[in-house]
Amino acid sequence: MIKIMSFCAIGLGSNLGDSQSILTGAIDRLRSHAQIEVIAVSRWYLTAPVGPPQPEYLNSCAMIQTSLIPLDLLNVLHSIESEFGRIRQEVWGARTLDLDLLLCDDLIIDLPTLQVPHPRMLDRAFVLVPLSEIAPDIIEPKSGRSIITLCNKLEHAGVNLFV
Ligand code: GSY
Repeated sequence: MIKIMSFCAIGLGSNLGDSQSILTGAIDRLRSHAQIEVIAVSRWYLTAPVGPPQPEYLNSCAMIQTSLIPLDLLNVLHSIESEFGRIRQEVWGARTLDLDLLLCDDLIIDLPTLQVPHPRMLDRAFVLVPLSEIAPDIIEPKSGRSIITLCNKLEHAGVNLFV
C-alpha cells in the first residue's frame, strides 16, 4: 500500500502543572507514535497569556511528517492532551496541555471540528516566533506568505526564550 505523507505543524502550550515535563512528555508521545515522525522541535518560549488573566505559558512548535489524515491526527493530539490531564472547560482558560494542529501541507480545511490553517495563528506571536525558528520558509496557504514574513509583521513583546 502506498502511504501518502503530510508535513504538519503543531503548536504546543502549557500553563498549568509542571509545564516543562508536560511539553517534553507530549513530544515523546508524538515521537513514539508509529505513524508520526517528529522532524523538528523549536526551543521553548515563556509567553504572556492571550485571553483572560492566567499564568504565563510555555510554548513551542513541532514539525512532523505523518501518514495520518488530518482528522485522525487531531484525534491523536486530543488523546495526548487528555493523557496529560487536559479537561476542556473554559475555552480560553488555563490548561495543562494544548496541542494545536496549525498547518497540514498546503491544505485548507474548514470543518466544524477542524480548521486548518489554525484560524488565529497569524495573530499569535507565541505561535509564529517558535514556528519561524524551525520552518521559516513554509507558506501559510490562506495568506500565501511565508511564516517568517508573517512573524516579522507581529509585535514580539511578551514572547521570551525560556532558559
Ligand atoms: O491557544 C493555545 C492556548 N493559549 C495560549 C498559549 O498557548 N500561549 C499564550 N501565550 N496565550 C494563550 N492563550 C491561550 S487560549
